[in-house]
Amino acid sequence: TITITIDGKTYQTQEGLTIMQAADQLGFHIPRLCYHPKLSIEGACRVCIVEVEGVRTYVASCAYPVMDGMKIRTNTQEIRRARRDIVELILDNHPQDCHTCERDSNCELQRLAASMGIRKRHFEGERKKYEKDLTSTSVIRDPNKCILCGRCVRICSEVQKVTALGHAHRGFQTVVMPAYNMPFRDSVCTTCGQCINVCPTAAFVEKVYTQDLFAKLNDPSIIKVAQVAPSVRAAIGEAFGLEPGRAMEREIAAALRRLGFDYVFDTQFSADLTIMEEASEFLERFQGKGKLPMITSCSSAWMKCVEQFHPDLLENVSTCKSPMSMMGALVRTYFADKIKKDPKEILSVAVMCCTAKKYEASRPELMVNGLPAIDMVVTTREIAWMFKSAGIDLLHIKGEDFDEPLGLSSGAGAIFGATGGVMEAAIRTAYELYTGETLMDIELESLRGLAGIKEGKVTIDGKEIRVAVAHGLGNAATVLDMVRKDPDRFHFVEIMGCPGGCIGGGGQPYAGINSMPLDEECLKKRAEALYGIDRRKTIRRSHENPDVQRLYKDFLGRPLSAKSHQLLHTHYKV
Ligand code: HC0
Repeated sequence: TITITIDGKTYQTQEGLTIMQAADQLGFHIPRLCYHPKLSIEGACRVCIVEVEGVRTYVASCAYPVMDGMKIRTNTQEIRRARRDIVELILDNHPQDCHTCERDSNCELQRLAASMGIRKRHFEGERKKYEKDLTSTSVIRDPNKCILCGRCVRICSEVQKVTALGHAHRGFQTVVMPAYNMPFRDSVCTTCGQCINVCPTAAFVEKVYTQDLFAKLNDPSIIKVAQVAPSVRAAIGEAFGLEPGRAMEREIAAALRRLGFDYVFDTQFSADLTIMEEASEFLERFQGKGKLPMITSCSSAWMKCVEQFHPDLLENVSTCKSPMSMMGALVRTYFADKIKKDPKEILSVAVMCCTAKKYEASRPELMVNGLPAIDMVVTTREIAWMFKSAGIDLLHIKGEDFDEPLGLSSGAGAIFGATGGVMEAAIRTAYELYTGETLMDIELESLRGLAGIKEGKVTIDGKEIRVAVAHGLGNAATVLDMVRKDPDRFHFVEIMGCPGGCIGGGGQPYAGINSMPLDEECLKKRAEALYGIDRRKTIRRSHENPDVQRLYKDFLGRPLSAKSHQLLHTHYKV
């Protein structure tokens, strides 16, 4: 330990910390903007400046290390004024449209200005005049709102290892853009939306479909069908002011009906179906028919990532469509038949925690009989706005069940939303399909939690199956390198594109006042909400879902049948 003085008082702290880290631990909150605990230090905004005795200039506390005997002042009149000047200068160049901005009331710049007591704009600074990039299916890039904190650039390169964004030009002309300023659509962006999650302002936002959806919901000539992703229920409460971790599945089902949907189905049902197909595919490969390790295919950003960066491993990727697209395929066929409607007369909407699902929905190879499996994807944030706009109080609405025949799910379907959940669900079913016996110890702790890469082993009928789980595309790249180096190391690999899995998706509610985006405690609580749903279910294995069994009996035949292949499996672009 070392001794430092902050604002006249002496404290013990550890060597190796930055001033900001030491101050955080001691209960001093130094204002900050470009800093993010998951990312490298940028030191770009200078909002976190402090005074260190003996150092001629103010230092950025996010980057400056503590030293024994250091005397730090965080809160003098001069420092407060200097920080305020910095924020005022950012505001001088910033659009003045807070009241119509998507980030109004949860913008970090706005919060900072308010906490510093900035109540007036002194200067009309020069404004940036860029076209918004609207080309992506999922993410809108608006450089006019950018304050050059670089968080988007860092998350894209450091956490996702995609590097779709970089700084270009100098001085006032500096702008964050894809390579060659190409349209976002044509860049390597995987549409994961993590830039949206970490942006402190609205320089990145999702492509919003709320008004289109409201219009469609008013059309009496169509049947409106919604499906809800597992992680939406684990996070939507946050958009209504609840602490993270409250599961709200029955409330969402009721709210969607009140919004105007005729049928509300559960993506967890088709997650169970995915497990039937994926576990069967795995066992086929395990018995010599196909490449190992098999890699999961349900995360949309991951699918774009593997196609563009890792085509050498495409044969390892499961041919299963994602649960969202499987559900869409069933809505257009099995369900349309059941209600005796032309599939064209059905509006198929997916409520997802994910911006990349908007991209997935646009993929032509996922169309079903010439129609898109999904007409529209809205994120957790979008559906929360719609509920609020329609006066639907999620906190007080009486919960309702999802609709038959695509609404019943097992606990295995629920845990899909947390990293490791797909693998855990697959093992629960693969074990029984292979041995004919029920796996009793179904909570696979080694696959849970936020370690970047998790490894585990299960023994099925005396044979060891080695599995790995990675979340975030950077960790995915590391696991793939392990596979390239030693193709026999794993038999089965789960990859989810976002940190934490879908619970950390790019469409989830913005961070609350007291937390940072992608805060680990928040992700853990969202995951725990899903594990809680699993524990409360009487059916916890996908193959025990009676409606999935009925679907096979009445319609698909069996897993990997010709019909299953036609509707539930896909191929990839090289
Ligand atoms: Fe996910 Fe999914 S788990 S990708 O994040 O597999 O969005 O929650 O809906 O499709 O089920 C998202 C979440 C899904 C799908 C499922 C998978």
